[in-house]
Amino acid sequence: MTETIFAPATAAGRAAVAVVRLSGPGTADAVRALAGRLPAARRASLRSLRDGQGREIDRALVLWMPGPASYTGEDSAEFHVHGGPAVVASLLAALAGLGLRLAEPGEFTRRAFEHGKLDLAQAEGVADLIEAETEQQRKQALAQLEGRLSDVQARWREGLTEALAYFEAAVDFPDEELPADVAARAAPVLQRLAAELEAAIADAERGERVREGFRIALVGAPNAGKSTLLNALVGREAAIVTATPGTTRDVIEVPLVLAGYKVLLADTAGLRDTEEEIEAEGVRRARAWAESADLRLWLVDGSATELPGLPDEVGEGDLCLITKRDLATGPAGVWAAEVARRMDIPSAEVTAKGPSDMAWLQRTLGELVVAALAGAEPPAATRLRHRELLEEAAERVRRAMGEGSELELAAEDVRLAARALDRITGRIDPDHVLGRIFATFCIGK
Ligand SMILES: Nc1nc2c(ncn2[C@@H]2O[C@H](COP(=O)(O)OP(=O)(O)O)[C@@H](O)[C@H]2O)c(=O)[nH]1
Ligand SMILES: [Mg+2]
Repeated sequence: MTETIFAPATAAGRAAVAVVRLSGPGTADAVRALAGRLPAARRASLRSLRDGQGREIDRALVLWMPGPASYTGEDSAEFHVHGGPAVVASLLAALAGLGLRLAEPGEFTRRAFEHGKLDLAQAEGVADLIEAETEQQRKQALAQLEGRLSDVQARWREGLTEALAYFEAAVDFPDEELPADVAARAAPVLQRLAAELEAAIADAERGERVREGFRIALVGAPNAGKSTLLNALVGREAAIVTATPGTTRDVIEVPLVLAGYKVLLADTAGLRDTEEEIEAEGVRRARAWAESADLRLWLVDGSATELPGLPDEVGEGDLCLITKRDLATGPAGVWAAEVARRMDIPSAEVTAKGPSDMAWLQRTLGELVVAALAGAEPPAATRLRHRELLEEAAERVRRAMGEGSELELAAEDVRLAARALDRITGRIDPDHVLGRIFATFCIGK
């Protein structure tokens, strides 16, 4: 039998109000035990809550939401109590005393999924909405919760069903009076599907970046001014600045918000050959981070007399910043401007000591992020999980198109494409896969 679960739905700590929620068949009995008779459905009622010994816990708003018209689809309830830690602890103890169980992370949403209230992609939207820190993350998560991915998935799924019907008809009734070209009718359907899947895969990267953060790496020789620039941009001392080259050894990732997008700005070890073991590892990590970043800012100390060399990672679409503009320009500054011109990447002279330079840089970076991530509508796919399944489906569709007269093989490929798409909405995923996904949710959701 289904257990009845409970959990705080609000964060731990002191707050005006804390919400504790319940779900499962024992909800009505639990509400009666704590709050007296059951309140009218979906109406807030002020009640005195009492534990098993009749001692008062708190005065609370009680919401009774009978299934199936509830978030989980089961009988459920909420207690809105005063948000003190002792109040919440006392209420949780009373619920445990009634034989109810504390919910696992994501268990309420998992139950909603199991009762068909939302599919797996929408459930991921719920988790993303809770995690959203920026405006664009919020919009994308809400679109996913409202079924943006689920809707296109359903349309592709229909296309596959149609193509499969043509193949199966041709296989099952070869000698009947079927039009000769029935299998050929699948071709345009599959072609359209392949194109749409490809487009969604190309767009998935954008969704992942919005969700996880657009990655900008600061690269350049030791002493170029990377750590100083990072601190000036984020407005706090996130990285250590010294006049000693080789101070920064690990990659320091600092989150910031630019134009409503989450951005990860990384300060890295200065790129140079070194015998020192720890610094060498830092340089290796710096290179790896820079290579996989979405944008690199190549910093060159413009006042230096020695030329620093051009990092391999820097290329098209990146930006060259000639630093320490407040000092006299040296040979390195002249050289860097020329290298940038020849590589056809923009360069600018800046100083971390000038607030207007930093404001300009913030604006410029914001524009680059918008150019990379903004689109007419939010991307459908937003996670690696989605992209991998779309790639599998696209591959199967391409194979089906290439099978020629081998109709059974083509039909099987279409079935496998459909299975990959079904996994996006979690329709056929086994228990342990679902368990892994819901385990990343927070408690009480
Ligand atoms: N005058 C001046 N000095 C700077 C500027 N940016 C950094 N520096 C100095 O250059 C040295 C190296 O800076 P740091 O940020 O540690 O360089 P990193 O090794 O690239 O991280 C420090 O002494 C900084 O104070 C700048 O815009 N103007
Ligand atoms: Mg540094």
